Amino acid sequence: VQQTVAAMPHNATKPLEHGFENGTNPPAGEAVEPPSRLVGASTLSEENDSAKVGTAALDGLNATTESLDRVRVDSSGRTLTTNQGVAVSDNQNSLKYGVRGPVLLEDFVLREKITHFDHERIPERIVHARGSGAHGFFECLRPLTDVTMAAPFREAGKRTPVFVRFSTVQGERGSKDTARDVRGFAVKFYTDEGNWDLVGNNMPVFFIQDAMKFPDLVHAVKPEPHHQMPQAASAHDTFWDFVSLMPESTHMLMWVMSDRAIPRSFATMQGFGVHTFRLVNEQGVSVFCKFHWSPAAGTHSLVWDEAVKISGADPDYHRRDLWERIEAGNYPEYELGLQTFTEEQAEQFSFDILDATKIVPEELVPVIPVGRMVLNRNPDNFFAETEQVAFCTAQVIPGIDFSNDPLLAGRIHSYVDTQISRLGGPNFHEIPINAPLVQVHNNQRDGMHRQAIHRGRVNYEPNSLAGGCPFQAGAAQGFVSVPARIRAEEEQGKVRAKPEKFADHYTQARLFYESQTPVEQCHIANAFRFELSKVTVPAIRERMVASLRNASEDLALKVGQGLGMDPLPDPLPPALADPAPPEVTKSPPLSLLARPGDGSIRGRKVALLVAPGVRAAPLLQVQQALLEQGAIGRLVGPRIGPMPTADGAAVDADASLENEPGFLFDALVLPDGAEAVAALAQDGHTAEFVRDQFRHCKTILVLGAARELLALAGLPPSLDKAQAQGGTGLILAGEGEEQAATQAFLQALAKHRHFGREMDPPLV
Ligand code: HDE
Repeated sequence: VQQTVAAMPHNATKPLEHGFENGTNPPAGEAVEPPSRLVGASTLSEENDSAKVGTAALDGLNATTESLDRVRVDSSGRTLTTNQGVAVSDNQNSLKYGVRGPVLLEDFVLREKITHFDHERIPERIVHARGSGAHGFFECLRPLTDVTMAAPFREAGKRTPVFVRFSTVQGERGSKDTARDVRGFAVKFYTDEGNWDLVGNNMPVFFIQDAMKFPDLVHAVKPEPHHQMPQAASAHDTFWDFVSLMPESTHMLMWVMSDRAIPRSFATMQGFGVHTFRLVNEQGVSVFCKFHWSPAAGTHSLVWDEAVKISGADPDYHRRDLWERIEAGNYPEYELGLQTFTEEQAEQFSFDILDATKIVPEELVPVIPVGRMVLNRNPDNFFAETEQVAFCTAQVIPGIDFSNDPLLAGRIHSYVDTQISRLGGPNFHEIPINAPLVQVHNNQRDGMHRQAIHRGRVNYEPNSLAGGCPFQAGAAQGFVSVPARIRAEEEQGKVRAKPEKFADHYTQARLFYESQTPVEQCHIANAFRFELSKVTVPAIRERMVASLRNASEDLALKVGQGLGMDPLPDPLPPALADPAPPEVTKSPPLSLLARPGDGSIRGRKVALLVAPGVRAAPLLQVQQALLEQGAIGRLVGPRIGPMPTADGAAVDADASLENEPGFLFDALVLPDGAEAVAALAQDGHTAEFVRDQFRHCKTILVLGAARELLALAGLPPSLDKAQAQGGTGLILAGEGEEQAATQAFLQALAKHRHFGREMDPPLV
């Protein structure tokens, strides 16, 4: 290995980057399927070896990761050096004058190491600080050239590499994953016409209509400035003070109080571009467009009590889940759907498509699937990739353009601006994770951390000394903005004002609430109750309930009762007394339960309890059946390690009741074996485990003698076999019935939750 490295230029791909050799662009964005030996292989680079820097990252799963190979470093088999490449003889002791003497200033090894360490942190993102990323690809289903010339949509089967970052909004970088919050869903497409960033959220609307209000919103929701509380939570006075004074946020509040704000996994939530964008074809004709990502695994969420408990036991719950799914080859997959409509259609809608607090109901404009995105590779280094990735809404490519949404306009400015201070200068586009696959040529020069070494003396245009290069592409090849016109009747000159339809703050909030199933409506009411009961100023609670009355009397009543308000406050006077009648009053796809996805149980985590004396065989059969369907069955015991069994089969618990509590699992299997059941009954964690599984409406399979544990956990004795098998997700199996029961268990698990047994307040 040493020899080969010495024989190679330091960076073998450098000439290509500068257009030398054959002068072509790097290969068009294409991804290759990972060789099967690499599926689920660890990305820990120590396991791999390469001639160049020690490691090849896994043979390029997609072009993005391939292009990053030139900067990947692996130190296996290497000598420790300073940043200047000088070999370090001793990494334990500073340079001293005698063993008990003073440390010398000339110790450049020590000083370099400490100085670098002193500057290891960069500022976290102002919002969306907490996030997790993954590489993957987007695959086009069919050519969309009739509506857009955008590179990723040119031909069926075309693959474009992507990097995706999911995030929470309010909490700091180290905060918990399961906070009630909006989730960021940001996708960077490394297309062969430059980078396109679709920086979306897991909810299709937003709190505010104009970028002017964004700093106020963020100040209000972030920890309060005097005491810096609460972390990763909106349940506090300043947030509710602000939103109760901003009725335009009512629609978004419905989404944030729904279970969408506590997803089960990044792999089970939707994503949305939120704003209305434009698609433009080769002829320059444009249509409006809304972007929708829908998870193949269906939309699944947590319940609130579970989210709260998870945040204590595993604050990295979503990050871990994403990482493990990818390592296991259960790649998260999402369908991209588009809603496209013309300007003329948009003019007829009862709402304004420039208003980011409004959706376009699917009944009005259907969502057409156009491709899929698969996330199939974990980053090698969290900082270099997930932390340094810089998404910018301004980054669009020919074929994609903006609408006049005033919120979007502010974002087009904000993202580039914020990266300049977060990433330390204007050259953040050169950081490998941000660099496009296509070549970059312009006359921008210098600045902090410049990587490119521009050759020659020409850094201006027009020029004759460099033959006019780099030359402008012209309208045929370059990005041309849609020449959108302001209609004559809308011509008003400069104003600070909003279009009238923006003032309808409640119609779509009502649409969302009315479109939910009763269980979801109940969760929304409970979330408002929880959040507002944390508010200490009664007037804020009252103003919020007064506002909710305009959206839904039913919801306002439930919330008001939960807060002890009798009578309810008078409804807040709405900004628009007589809004246009909506086209749609109920939209079933707005319910999370309307999207079961492929019905598979891939990626679900199931706890199989074990203890000494367990009847292991039936339990291991369930574990095997889970594995065959891509779910993970973990053996959880009073302690970890091997234990004796009733039937002699080997059992080795890899988790304990203490270190992996019940709420971390999607389902539970209680084992047979009198001795094991007695041992589990002795441990107070068992009853908690069962209770949480029951309370959170999860599927429970009870084998043989384990039935005793149900009573121990305080589950109602009326849950007899007949009732249990009637859809409550509790399956009881005597000896000999295990096989059939396992099948029933797998089917029940695919339903995710059994809300039929949910009660408010909870029964157990
Ligand atoms: Fe952001 N937003 N935002 N935002 N946003 C940022 O950019 C901003 C908005 C979203 O994983 C910041 O790099 C303004 C809507 C995501 O790195 C910042 C406004 C939507 C991410 C910023 C909005 C988003 C950000 C902070 C109102 C959904 C994380 C750090 C005009 C469509 C991206 C950064 C990642 C991050 C500004 C509103 C999504 C400060 C001014 C609406 C997913 O530039």
